[in-house]
Amino acid sequence: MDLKQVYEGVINGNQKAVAEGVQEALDEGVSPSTILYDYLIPAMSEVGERFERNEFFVPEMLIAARAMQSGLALIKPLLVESGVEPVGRVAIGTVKGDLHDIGKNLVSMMMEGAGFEVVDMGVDTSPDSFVQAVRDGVDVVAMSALLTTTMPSMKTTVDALVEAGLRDNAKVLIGGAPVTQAYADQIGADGYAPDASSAARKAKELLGV
Ligand code: B1M
Repeated sequence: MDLKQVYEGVINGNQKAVAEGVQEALDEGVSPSTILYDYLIPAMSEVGERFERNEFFVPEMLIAARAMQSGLALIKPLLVESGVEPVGRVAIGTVKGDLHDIGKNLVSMMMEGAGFEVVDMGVDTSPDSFVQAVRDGVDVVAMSALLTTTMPSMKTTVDALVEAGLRDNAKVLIGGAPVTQAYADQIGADGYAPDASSAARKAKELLGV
């Protein structure tokens, strides 16, 4: 199997080529993490770079994202362990105003793989929805933002938790391309992680498990 088909397939938005290529690679015994970290994620980075160079526009980004999701859907069940007692409950969502969900979905998968029960709040998640999730008993609020313009919603959410008297009931973990440790410190989040696997590690660390 030539995994270049998967890489090119994401860039060209060829959903069929990506799904078939990923399936074939899995059947041949290629590890899900190799497919993810060596082909799918680099392909999406290339899409971002082409967007920055004005070679790609929003429609191209969108079809590339759909193609990537078709590959992720096949990998997910393999990354996620089943039948394990949850180590904690996480509510994860992309923050209000932000519709990017690929990174958030990856974090969600890695969290599930690390043994968390994950409540996926989807995209465009309001501070109130996160507050409600904490009321419902989650241990970690995990927020993703891909736009500099939506990052402030992370602070609004932390503030809303404080106002609701629930700040000590859950740890707040943040991430996404424009987010930094300094920003996490600035808004009073408990943790920051630069990528999906370290997010799962960090969540465990925050809960002391
Ligand atoms: Co958008 N977009 N986009 N986009 N898009 C970016 C983010 C951008 C950097 C492109 C660019 O200009 N170079 C730019 C943001 C600029 C900025 O604010 N600094 C941008 C823009 C401007 C926009 C629009 C405003 C474009 C427009 O309409 N004019 C618009 C906004 C829509 C909205 O959200 N309201 C928009 C729309 C879209 C699409 C819908 C077309 C599509 C999203 C489809 C989807 O997600 N279903 C899209 C895409 C695909 C991208 C790029 C190309 C790729 C994002 C991605 O999926 N990366 C992106 C450029 C880029 O990133 N180079 C871009 C792959 C993913 C695996 O990485 O999400 O970073 P990432 O997640 C990583 C880490 O960040 C981390 O772990 C993940 C895996 O390791 N992580 C966490 C993420 N969340 C975490 C949470 C954690 C911890 C770690 O803890 C809780």
